Amino acid sequence: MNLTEYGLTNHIIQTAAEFPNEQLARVTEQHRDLYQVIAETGILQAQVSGKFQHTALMTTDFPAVGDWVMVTPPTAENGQAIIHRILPRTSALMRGAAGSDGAGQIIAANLDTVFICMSLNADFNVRRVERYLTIAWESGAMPVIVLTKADLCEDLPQKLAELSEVAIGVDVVTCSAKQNEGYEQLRQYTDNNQTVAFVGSSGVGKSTLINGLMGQDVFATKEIREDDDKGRHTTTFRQLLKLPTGGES
Ligand SMILES: Nc1nc2c(ncn2[C@@H]2O[C@H](COP(=O)(O)OP(=O)(O)OP(=O)(O)O)[C@@H](O)[C@H]2O)c(=O)[nH]1
Ligand SMILES: [Mg+2]
Repeated sequence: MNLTEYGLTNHIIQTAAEFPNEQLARVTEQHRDLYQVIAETGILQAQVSGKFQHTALMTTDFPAVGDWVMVTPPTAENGQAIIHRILPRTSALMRGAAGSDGAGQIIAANLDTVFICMSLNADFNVRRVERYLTIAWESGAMPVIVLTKADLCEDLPQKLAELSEVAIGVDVVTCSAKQNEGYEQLRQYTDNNQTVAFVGSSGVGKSTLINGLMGQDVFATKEIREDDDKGRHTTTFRQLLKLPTGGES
C-alpha cells in the first residue's frame, strides 16, 4: 500500500522514525473503540493499547479519522493491531467545545481543506456558512465554500453577494452534481494527495459530490424532504477515502 496516496509527507515519515519498533498507519474509520487503519501492509483493525487507554484524559486524546498513528501488528490474542501513539496533528476539525474540558470531539484530523457544503435551494443560509467557517478556521485547515445544487438556483448572483459579506478571502466553488459541474474545481483541492473533509447539513449533497469525485457510488444518497428541503441524515459515519486521482476525503 502506498501511503503517499493517503497523504503521507516527509515530515510525517521523519516523526515516525522516532519509533522504529512501530509501524506508521492512518486512521480511516472509527467505530467506538475500534479503528480501521491503513498501513503499508494494508488495512488493519486496531485498538489503542492498554497504556494509551489509561493515559488518555480527554476524548480528543483518542485517535480520530485522519490521524497518523504508530501501531504494532495484530496480536494472536485478539487479531487487532495496537495503536501506541498519535503523531502530532496539523489540523483538527472539532465538534462541540474545544479546549481543556474534554467536551469537544474531533470530527477529522490532518485535513488540508474543509469543504463547507451549502445547497443553493431554499435551505441556503448564510449564518450557517458563517458558523461552519468559524469551525473550519479554528481547525487549522483551509475552508472552501462549496455551493451545491446550482441547477435549482435562480438567483445565484444575489446569493453570492450575500456570501461575500461573511466569506472574505474564502474560495467559493459552485457545483451541480446533476449537471456534472464543479468537479474540476473541487479537484484542485484534492490533487497532490491532499486531504479534504466535506461538512454541511444533511441533504446538501455531500455524498453525491464524493461519489462523483470517486467515480463510483461509495455512499448511498437519499431524496430530501419536499416540505423543508432538508435531508434525513443518510450518511451517519465518517470515513477517509482515497480518490482515484490522488487525494483523500
Ligand atoms: N438537483 C440536484 N440535486 C442534487 C444535487 N446534488 C445532490 N442532489 C440530491 O440531493 C439529495 C441529497 O443528497 P446526498 O448526497 O444524499 O446529501 P448528503 O449531504 O450526503 O446528506 P446526509 O448524508 O444526510 O448528510 C439526493 O436526492 C441527491 O440526488 C444537485 O447538484 N442537484
Ligand atoms: Mg450523505
